[in-house]
Amino acid sequence: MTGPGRIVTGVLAPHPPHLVYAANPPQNEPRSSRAGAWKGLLEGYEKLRARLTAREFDVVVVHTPHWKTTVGHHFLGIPRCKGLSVDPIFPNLFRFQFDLPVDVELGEAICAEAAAGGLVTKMMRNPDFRLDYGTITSNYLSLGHFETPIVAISSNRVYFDYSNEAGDREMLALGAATRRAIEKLGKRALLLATCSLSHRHFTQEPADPEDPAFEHPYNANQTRWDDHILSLMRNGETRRIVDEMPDFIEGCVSETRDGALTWMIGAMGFPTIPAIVHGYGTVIGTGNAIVEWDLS
Ligand code: 2XP
Ligand code: FE2
Repeated sequence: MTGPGRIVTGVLAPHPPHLVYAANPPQNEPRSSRAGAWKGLLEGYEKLRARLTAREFDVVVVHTPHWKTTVGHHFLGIPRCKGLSVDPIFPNLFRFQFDLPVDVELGEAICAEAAAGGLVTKMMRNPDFRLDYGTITSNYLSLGHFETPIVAISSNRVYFDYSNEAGDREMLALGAATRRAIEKLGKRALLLATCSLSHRHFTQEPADPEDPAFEHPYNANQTRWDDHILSLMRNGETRRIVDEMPDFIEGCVSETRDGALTWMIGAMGFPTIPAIVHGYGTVIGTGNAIVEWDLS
């Protein structure tokens, strides 16, 4: 490793299992017909991967909505994660054999920094832990491999148990702790905030999940919120995104309510550079965008 530790890049990296299914990697058991309902998002991830390949990362730090912990923020604390991950909602699309290295040292450092900052934290030491599909999918789609060690952070229930405002405050503190630990340990980090934007979704699936005729936004209200947030990202207005976050969450049941986007904006220190939107599209009606903050 060379140079000082820092966050090299932050990415909003949504995790519809549909996109992994469509890519037909050998680790995933279900096979896709490649009918192409999610072309915009798949192409967006291709553009992202081409750019990330040119950069060096020691670690990928992911905050995921699908590892839910009732009390506190938990961190992967086992050196390797291996097993079968099945999406509980789309088991027809995602039954994935995962095997990837974990940066336990950095996980422990973020855990300690966050605790010192007043948050409740815990290291996860169960050797049989089943990694959630948000972590696997966002990592696979952003890099195309699992060679870079990861830190995975759970989403606790503060937004749901208290309020959106309390949730954002806590995620900003967790983000600041993440940054301090990365800098102290001298790691070059890729951050992944894995979540959809608007998240109202259809409750029925077509016989062919890749039928393009089925795929469209749930309603125009959802799309209006997404367009607005994307324009703030393009204009470097991350502080305003966090200011409006409670309304965004309520306005389109956004998956940002699990905290990933606020965490990443906090960790990056409210960047004012224009973010690059690599792709936007819907999956079962939800709005998903692939967005990069190139801090390199
Ligand atoms: O259900 C979710 O939370 C998912 N992220 C998967 C489905 C579609 C995408 O938003
Ligand atoms: Fe999700």
